Amino acid sequence: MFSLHSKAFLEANIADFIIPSEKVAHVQRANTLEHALLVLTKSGYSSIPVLDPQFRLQGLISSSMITDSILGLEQIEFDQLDKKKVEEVMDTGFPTISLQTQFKKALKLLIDHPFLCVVDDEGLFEGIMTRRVILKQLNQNLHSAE
Ligand code: 2BA
Repeated sequence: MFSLHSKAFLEANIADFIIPSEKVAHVQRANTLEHALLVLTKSGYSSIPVLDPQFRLQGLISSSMITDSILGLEQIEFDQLDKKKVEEVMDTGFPTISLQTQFKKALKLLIDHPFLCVVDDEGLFEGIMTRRVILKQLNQNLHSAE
């Protein structure tokens, strides 16, 4: 067991741990499911943010949400991919954080969510905080404490 009592770690600034918006794969809410599936497949990520044209965060979309939405009674209805829009399928019930969120709170949310979207007061998308970045930092802290 190890202890996580490093004040510097628990009170760290969210800004130091975010992947900035320009490096985050995303889709627009009006995109077709076909486009979203292409972006998900090409980026290799299982879930990515959905934005509006003003770069405000709208939701999250994953490959499984897309597959689920085109499942017919007996077969997968592939022709629905270019008919349905991302906004009809995306998840909107997920927590977000801001640059002012306490690091401790973000750490707790990352237990249940592989990444957290960071937004400003007006809902503008600023980037994501991922489990990988936090685990990497934690790993560094453990080694420097040794
Ligand atoms: P997943 O796509 O399920 O990825 C789980 C983990 O697999 C990632 O953890 C990362 O360590 C690795 N991984 C997957 N695809 C990768 C790729 N194309 N390049 C490098 N590593 C890859 P985290 O880095 O902690 O990311 C957690 C979740 O955050 C990802 O879950 C994905 O949904 C999202 N994510 C991370 N970086 C992203 C980005 N640049 N754009 C969009 N979404 C991102």
